[in-house]
Amino acid sequence: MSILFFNPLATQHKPRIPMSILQIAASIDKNYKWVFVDGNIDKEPWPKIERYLQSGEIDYFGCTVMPGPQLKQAIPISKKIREQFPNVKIIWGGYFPSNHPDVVLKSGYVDFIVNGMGDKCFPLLLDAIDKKEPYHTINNLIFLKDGKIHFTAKDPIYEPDSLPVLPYEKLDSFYPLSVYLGKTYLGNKTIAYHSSFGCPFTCSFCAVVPIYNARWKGVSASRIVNDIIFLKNKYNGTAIEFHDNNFFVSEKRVIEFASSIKGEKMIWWGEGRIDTINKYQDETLQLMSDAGCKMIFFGAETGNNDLLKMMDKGGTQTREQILSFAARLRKFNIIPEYSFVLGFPGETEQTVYKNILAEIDFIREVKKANPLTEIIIYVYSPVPTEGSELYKEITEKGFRFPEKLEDWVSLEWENFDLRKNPLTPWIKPYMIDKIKSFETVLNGYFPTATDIRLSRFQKRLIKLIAAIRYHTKIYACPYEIKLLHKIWKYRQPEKEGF
Ligand code: B12
Ligand code: SF4
Repeated sequence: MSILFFNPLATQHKPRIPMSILQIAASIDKNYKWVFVDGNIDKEPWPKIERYLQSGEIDYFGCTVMPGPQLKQAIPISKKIREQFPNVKIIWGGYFPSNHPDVVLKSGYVDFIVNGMGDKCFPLLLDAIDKKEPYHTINNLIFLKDGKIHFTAKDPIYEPDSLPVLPYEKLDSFYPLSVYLGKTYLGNKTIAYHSSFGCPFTCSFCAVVPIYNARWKGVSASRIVNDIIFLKNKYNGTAIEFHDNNFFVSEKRVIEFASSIKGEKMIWWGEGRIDTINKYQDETLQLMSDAGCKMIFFGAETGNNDLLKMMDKGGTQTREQILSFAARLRKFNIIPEYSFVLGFPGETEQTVYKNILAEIDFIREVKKANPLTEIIIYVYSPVPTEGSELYKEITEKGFRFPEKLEDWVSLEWENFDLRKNPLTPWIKPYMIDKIKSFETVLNGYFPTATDIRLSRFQKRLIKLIAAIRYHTKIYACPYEIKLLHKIWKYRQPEKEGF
């Protein structure tokens, strides 16, 4: 029995080590043959997929799917496989199918969804199908039974160190691993690494919560360091992007990791929480900085303490802390990358707009506290699980997810996924205009340090042009900045990372 894994196109610019596929492939590597097609490298993946399927050796098509652009290949390719190779079982995994199982399974061309971690479920499912045994008792699975959606129980997060090592060398046999180690702001050959699962918090808007239920487990520092040294020695990696939802949950693990990696001269980046890292000792922050930590991504979300409560951010994050923490990190030479979410629902249209304007002013305050802070702006796009409280609340306010899987690939829903235009009824077009114009002026006046293609001259010129608007707060219709961004292909890290 063989599996064809597919990683649909997620980024036009820089393919990253496909961790989702690599990890799920590791789970069956000993017992099943597998091949891999990466839509991020093969710009036209279908002919290659078709050739594999025509060989008659493929029984399963396993596709990883995040919301947004990945759907643009995942949907038509799965549909074509169902039409042309009806015997091939189609299995989707990843955040999109786990959070939107109904619309995926009812499409008629996805047979199974692996719900959350697939490391145990996937091999058990293949064994069951293979041996024609029942699969209804396998945890972490979603499928249709008598036309109705059926969820099996969820496993707790697996002990990460007990999972098999990732088959990097096998991946290298499909695509040279070097193509995945791209040049970024961090270094010439940047390794993507995923060192923990879940997150202990329950932010009401976050897609991680329904999958991991406020649980978190991390790979041990020693295993991370061993893997990184392997990738450094064998493939010349020089920098690391940690793709964990929350890399910094355990200060102890961070200290162990930083102490061991310090001598390796790797530059690294990860995602964390302000209130968590604010509790770290100064010595830990200094150690992180000395060990190569250059920038950390934080969901700052909002400067409004009431909204922070409403988002159920948990922990102790406040407006004041967001400001003082940005200033604190400056002392350690670590750049805070703050993301803000604008456009939360409010009592009236005026409240929604007032909150947006207040947020814009707050972002300016953050820039004053630490001008090096990188700002990422998202428009609130709710991602509640079907059936949850938040889902009920926004549905009552008139919000609807698409009812057909194909509708997810329309431009409007792609923008929704990219958190650029949320289709939420409480946000009016003039509000989106305001947010986008401010964002353009802000990006003009403070060009992101992570765009390594813009020259110093280009950045300076854009800054000069944007300065008048930034200082006078006249943000409307910033066409001149947009034009320069377009000509010089300015890249926003919120869409594709950096
Ligand atoms: C790397 C990454 C990217 C990369 C591309 C990745 C790629 N495939 O090439 C980039 C930077 C381009 C990217 C972009 C986006 N991303 Co992204 N991304 C991630 C990130 C950080 C890591 C993914 C990963 O490698 N995980 C490690 C693996 C091991 O975990 P896993 O994917 O969960 O895999 C396990 C299971 O899910 C399952 N599984 C997964 N796939 C499959 C497939 C099969 C066949 C089976 C059986 C099982 C299975 O088994 C695996 C092992 O247990 C995740 C967050 C995260 N920590 O996972 C966000 C994340 C998936 N992205 C997210 C989003 C929203 C986006 C964007 C749409 C928007 C944005 N602004 O970020 C864009 C646009 C995407 C696009 N262009 O299509 C969200 C999804 C949220 C949601 N609503 O569902 C996440 C969860 C981040 C977050 N916390 O908000 N992303
Ligand atoms: S801290 Fe981040 S990953 Fe954790 S629940 Fe909140 S938004 Fe999600």
